[in-house]
Amino acid sequence: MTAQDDAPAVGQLDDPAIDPFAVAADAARHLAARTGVERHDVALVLGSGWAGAADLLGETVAQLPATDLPGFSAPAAVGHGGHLTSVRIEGSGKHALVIGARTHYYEGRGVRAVAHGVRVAAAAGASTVVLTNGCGGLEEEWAPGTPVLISDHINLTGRSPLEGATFVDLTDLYSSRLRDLAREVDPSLPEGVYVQFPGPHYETPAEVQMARRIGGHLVGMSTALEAIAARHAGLEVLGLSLVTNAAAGISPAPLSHEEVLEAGRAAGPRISRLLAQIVRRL
Ligand code: 8IG
Repeated sequence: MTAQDDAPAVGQLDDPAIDPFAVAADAARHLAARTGVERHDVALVLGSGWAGAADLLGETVAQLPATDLPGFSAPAAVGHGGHLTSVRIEGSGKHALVIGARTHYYEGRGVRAVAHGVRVAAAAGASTVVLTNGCGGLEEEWAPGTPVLISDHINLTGRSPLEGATFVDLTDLYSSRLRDLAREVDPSLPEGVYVQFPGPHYETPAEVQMARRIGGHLVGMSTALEAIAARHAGLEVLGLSLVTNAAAGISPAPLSHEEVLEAGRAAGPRISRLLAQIVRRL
């Protein structure tokens, strides 16, 4: 019997008759069985540029394709991995679940698919999630390759990952305690407000100016919906953005996905060390 035998078929997460939390609990049980790790204490969602961090965290206990577990679907974009990795964190001895399989809102699989990873993490026992991403920067002094702490977000998707009368407080969504802890590792870390657009296209220069005027410093296509779902699931959230490009119109050069990947590669070693140091303190 494989882990998938009693898994719901891919796509069913979107069925209104399905309880997404039951699917997440089911996935967490499969995860424990496949990794031999009863409980994961912290989860990391690794976005563009952050993939190398998993190797520095500690010893990899197990790795599996996310699609082996209920509710996960195949990744859509180049540079987005599709694996779940269980790591024993060097130093603390805690277990990290590294989620290299993010579903973006723009994939059109619905908000339940977007929220699934953090819900599985919560069901697996995690109390903390570190959400990372690659994004566009609105501050000229943030050169490509600059890591930035997310202090808050503005959700411009027009959607919530929550359903029904679920009134969740989002004050201090991006935990000030965890931001302080991150600044103990690197006091120079700037922080900013992340604006999630639906994508998949990048913004127009006018939309970037709007993001600035409403209080934004970073523009991206993930993280905000995940953070809401994570808070609802009881997780403490740390958000870390890697500015991989100046947002449209901030610099005269047009945006390219290749450049985004290259900035991620170049900054990889530094941000991986940063992330590993932070996670050891969680
Ligand atoms: I990497 O400039 C990356 N992701 N919306 N805008 C948006 N998402 C991004 C960007 C960007 N860069």
